[in-house]
Amino acid sequence: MEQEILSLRQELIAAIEGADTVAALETVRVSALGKNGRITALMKTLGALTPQERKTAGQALNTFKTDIAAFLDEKKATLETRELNARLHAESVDVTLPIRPQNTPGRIHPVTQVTEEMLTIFAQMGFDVAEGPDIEDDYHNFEALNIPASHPARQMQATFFLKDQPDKMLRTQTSGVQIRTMENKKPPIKIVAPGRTYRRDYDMTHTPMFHQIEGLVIDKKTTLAHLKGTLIEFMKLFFETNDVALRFRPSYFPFTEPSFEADVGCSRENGEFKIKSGAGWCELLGCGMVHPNVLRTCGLDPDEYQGFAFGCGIDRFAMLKYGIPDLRSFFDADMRWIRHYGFLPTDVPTLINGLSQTAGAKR
Ligand code: 2NM
Repeated sequence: MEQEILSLRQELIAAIEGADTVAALETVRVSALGKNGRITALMKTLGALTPQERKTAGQALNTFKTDIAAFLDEKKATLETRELNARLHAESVDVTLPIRPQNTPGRIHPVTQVTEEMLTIFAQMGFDVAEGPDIEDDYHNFEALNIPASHPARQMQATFFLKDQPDKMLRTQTSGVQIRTMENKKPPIKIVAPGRTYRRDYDMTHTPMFHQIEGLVIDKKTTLAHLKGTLIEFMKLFFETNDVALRFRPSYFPFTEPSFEADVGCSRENGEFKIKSGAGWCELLGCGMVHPNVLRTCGLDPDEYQGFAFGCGIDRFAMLKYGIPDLRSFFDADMRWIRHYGFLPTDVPTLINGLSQTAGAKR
């Protein structure tokens, strides 16, 4: 018996060591300790021995059995850990890998993309971004902006007033943001205020909700030359060409004096719209020097401070830059439209890589 145990022990230990999967190890276990296993078979022979022999052999067999069971457990734990690690490795996902854009149906809306483009340029020029509420009161939307009670914007047909709060309205421009900034911060002030704005209007070029960016620069010696230089530099970067012409036409806004509307040089050749000098003109934005009344209302002495402001439609800039014909289509939530005009999430505008380097290229 002793001899049999010794040789079986060597055989089983070799088998345990040789097992390289949990399944193979289980086969070894069954072959040793199972109902028809080798050790079980040896146990069955004990009955044929003398009581004295049985005692010695029984003890040796029990120790043997316990040892083998322990070896099996130890090896099983090792194999399980190894198999788990292998599986974790094989199934690992690198969450830092970039997405595969061709597999993602989602697109960035042109308004979002163009807002990012515009803010990127203004940020580089040293503007801070300021934001404010969509619902304004009469003071911030009209009164502080030197807009008289008789002004058309104050009439029901132009502004969305709140039903049960006649003093509250959806902002018709983002100027309330500039008013608060002037009230709360000492110049120099250099901000842009992007956001949603609302007017009662609906046709090819007007929607009741649209997007604006307004800019405000206030300091002791800020002049019309700074306004023109800022806007020309902005247009070159935004339209990605140095062949930009800007024309400033005298205009009127209650909150600026003097006031201008700026046009950009453009051409329309066989249906294709292009920004360039020496051809036609396209209306772009409104601007001017902030009215002394506005400065005074915000607690700034017009004899000490002056500055310029401008306001432009983000949607309009998107239409011009990316050749989108109908403003109303922007807000139809049509998947075919967004697949055609939308941007890939990887098309992050930067001034180094080019604002629209990949825009519209990959679909
Ligand atoms: C425009 C045109 C011209 C403007 C003025 C101001 C403020 F608050 F400083 F007075 N904010 N924005 C402004 C000036 C807006 O939009 C066409």
